[in-house]
Amino acid sequence: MRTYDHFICGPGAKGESGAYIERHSPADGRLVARFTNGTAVDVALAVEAARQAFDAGPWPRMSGLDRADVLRAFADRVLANQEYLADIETEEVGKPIRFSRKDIAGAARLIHYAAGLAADLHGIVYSGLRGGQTGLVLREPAGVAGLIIPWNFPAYVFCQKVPYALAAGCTLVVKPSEFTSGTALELARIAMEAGLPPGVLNVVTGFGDPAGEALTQHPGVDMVSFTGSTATGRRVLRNAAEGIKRVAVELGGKSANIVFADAKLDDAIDGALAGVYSNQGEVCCAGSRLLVEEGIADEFLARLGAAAARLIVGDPRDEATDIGALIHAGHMAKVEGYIDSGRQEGAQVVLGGSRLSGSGYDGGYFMAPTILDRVASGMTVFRDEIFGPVLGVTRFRSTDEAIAIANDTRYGLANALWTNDLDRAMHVTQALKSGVVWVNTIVEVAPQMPFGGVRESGFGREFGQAGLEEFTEMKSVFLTTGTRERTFGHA
Ligand code: TXE
Repeated sequence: MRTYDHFICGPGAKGESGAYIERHSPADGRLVARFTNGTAVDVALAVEAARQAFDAGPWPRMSGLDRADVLRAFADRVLANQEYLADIETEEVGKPIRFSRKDIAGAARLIHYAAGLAADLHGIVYSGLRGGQTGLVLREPAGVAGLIIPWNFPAYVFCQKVPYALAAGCTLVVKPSEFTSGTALELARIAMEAGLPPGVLNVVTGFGDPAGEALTQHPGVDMVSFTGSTATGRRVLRNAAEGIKRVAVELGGKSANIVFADAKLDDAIDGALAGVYSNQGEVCCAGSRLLVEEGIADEFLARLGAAAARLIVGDPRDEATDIGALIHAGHMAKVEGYIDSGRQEGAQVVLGGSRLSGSGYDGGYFMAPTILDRVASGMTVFRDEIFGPVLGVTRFRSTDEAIAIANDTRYGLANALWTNDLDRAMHVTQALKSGVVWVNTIVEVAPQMPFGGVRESGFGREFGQAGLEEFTEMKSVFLTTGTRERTFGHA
């Protein structure tokens, strides 16, 4: 069992309340960690540290190349600690160990990529403005950024934001999820050991209210970047509006995964599994709505069902496990409630449909991989983000119908499609309303590729050049040399 205090200019910063939040493993109920139950006072101390580091510290003033050196050392140390970090992630989140290892390796790659961006931070120059002026568009760090992290990919989402913000020269206060704060605190320690100056990266643990609230309301915070639910995102946006803060929100999703009859079906079946059962389905861009062309639907579903039934659900520490435990009891009840609503509204449960019980399952929150067939657009399971291993299937007859069904959602994070017809692939890609489209693949990200949503999936982009620019402000400089062109001519 690990006990953590806040990380404010370093580890071991005691919270004002003296109280801790206990985290029990969602797989077997063991007490695995205790995190400080942070208050608004704790958040204020962290913001003060980040403010000081921004206003007077070396980090924002260092050359991009020097920042890149620190980030590279940080990435290398993350990789060297892969096993240690992956174990924590698996214990706190309940995700299978081999996927936790992948997350940590992926997180290290994001930091490495951001190091390159730090070295390359640049603006634009316009020559020949009025009277031979030079126009400089500088990219400057946005200031103190408040980052709020969810529980489904604690280390990875941390690295979708933190290294990009650091590359830009920002200083940070991070509020991880109250369920899974361990890796954020460990990563902050590792970053400091790699040479990050004190106060640049601070982590305050605690509940959304009061700790997250205090962070989004604090006048010393210049911008907020949030990943989480649409409901909490709305609250974050209201607070940001009150303080006129810059804000980026990556919220939920209800991605369509469209399979056309001409697709490579083996690939599409594996993709459908990866789309909705990876990370127990607790993925914002999960392909939770399978849209399959009528002509192949029965065969496709039979093969998909057989493959899904072979997935191994169980102890996340076991190397063979494909699907681990859901995050907590309340979430389990929510997922079960959605499956019940699907049944009541007329969907057919063709696989799974219930919580697993018996030896190896009774101490945790394990859900059988589930497939609901004959899901119609009016049903709750079609409309709401379930965030569990539950696939809803809807059949379509034409490309236009597939596009209409896919876009019939308030979300717009990502969609996938499977076809061998390049014309159709491009036509559907252009018609889909989402920030990301996967063609003949699914649930994929890359450090270079911007990721984020439209509609109620939020706005702002992470990863890539855009992910760096989120954390910068532009300053337009009109550089005038020689004799300035007269306005009145009386001088
Ligand atoms: O999310 P919250 P929850 C979706 C998914 C899930 C549902 C609820 O459907 O079932 O959201 O999950 C912090 N001010 N996603 O309740 O509340 C909170 O402490 C500031 C999708 O866990 O959004 C945590 O650090 N912060 C998603 C973070 O917000 C507040 C990932 C996310 O928690 C706050 C997670 C407040 N008032 C859930 N209240 C995705 N996009 O990947 C809470 N928080």
